[in-house]
Amino acid sequence: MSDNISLSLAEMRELSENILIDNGFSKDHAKSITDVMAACQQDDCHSHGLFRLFMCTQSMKLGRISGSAQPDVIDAAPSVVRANANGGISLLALDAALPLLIEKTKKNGIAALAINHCYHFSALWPEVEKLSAVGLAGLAMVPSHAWVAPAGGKRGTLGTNPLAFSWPRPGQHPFTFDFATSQFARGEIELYRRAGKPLPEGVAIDKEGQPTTDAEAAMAGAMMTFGGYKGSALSIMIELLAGPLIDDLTSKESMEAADGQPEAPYHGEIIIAFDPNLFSAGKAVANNDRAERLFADIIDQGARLPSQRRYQARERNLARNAVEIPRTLYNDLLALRK
Ligand code: NDP
Ligand code: PYC
Repeated sequence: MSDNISLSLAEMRELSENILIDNGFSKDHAKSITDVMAACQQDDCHSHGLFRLFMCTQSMKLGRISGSAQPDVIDAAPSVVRANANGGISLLALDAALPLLIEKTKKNGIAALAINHCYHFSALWPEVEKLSAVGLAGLAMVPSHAWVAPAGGKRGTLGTNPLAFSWPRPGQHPFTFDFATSQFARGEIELYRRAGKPLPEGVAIDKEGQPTTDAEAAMAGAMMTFGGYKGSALSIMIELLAGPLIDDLTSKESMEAADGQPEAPYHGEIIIAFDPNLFSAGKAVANNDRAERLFADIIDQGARLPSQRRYQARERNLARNAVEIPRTLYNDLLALRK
């Protein structure tokens, strides 16, 4: 018997929505969550695909997340939108606030969306690609839980704090990157633990502050930032912009609020959008050609653009109208049905 199982794209969506609804999420929440999880699974982003259903359902069991909260969208200033998720998952709030963010960006050239009081479990690239899909460039940042030691430190203070960016490229996939500012995302370490595989060197330290390749010890100890002090500084910036700036929690405060419970991190998120038409003094087309020359120069030397692996996975999975997931994952997911 193969170690993997194939699910059609429709079966994947149905499985995700059914699990979420069975576990107390409203249809609206289940749709917004499934849109992003299915997009990740379809692009072979395994750490934030169907696997994240465990985090969602576990959080629901702990009783603090609201599976039926309706977000409030607030027109806070000419270039500022706020969305209060009211204790629900971030994604429904994002879907509700996105039209106003786009409208303000197209009017003013730049606008930001602060999502507050949300539980957050997801990858950020689907969010910034919603902006590049309508011709805008976008940045998104979010804290998480204080699992990551600052460069030179020995205990978790920072989150895995992802940073995502997308740049529209008419007629082709956007230029997008999306990565944790830790060496590995927490989800990736969890996948190593599930698979019983050792981590590469330099990813984590144990509770005593000693380097470890054991995923369990890494989860009990602290993870390392990527790029030493540079990744550490970026991570601190994300704490500030997606925390105190928008009147929401840092990773440390979010972890304290969770009080040891293994729930999805609860905090805020910031998304900043730019309209190239309004920044480039009527030269957006010429400037786009210059951006393309930059990409061509990178590709010509044999380097790859970020997201290329993802776009290739998407093409493959769309062509066969299916995704492959480990059979063990599938069986564990089925056990979440009620
Ligand atoms: P990866 O290290 O897997 O990938 C990071 C980015 O780098 C991707 O855009 C990837 O493109 C690109 N990339 C990888 N290899 C190369 C290469 N050789 N050349 C050029 N580009 C490359 O990401 P992480 O494990 O750090 O993060 C995974 C996900 O976890 C992200 O989507 C992130 O949003 C999510 N996350 C969410 C958190 C949350 O709190 N909500 C916290 C932390 C992470 P490609 O995909 O094509 O390989
Ligand atoms: O993979 O680091 C992670 C993560 C944290 C919250 C959601 N994903």
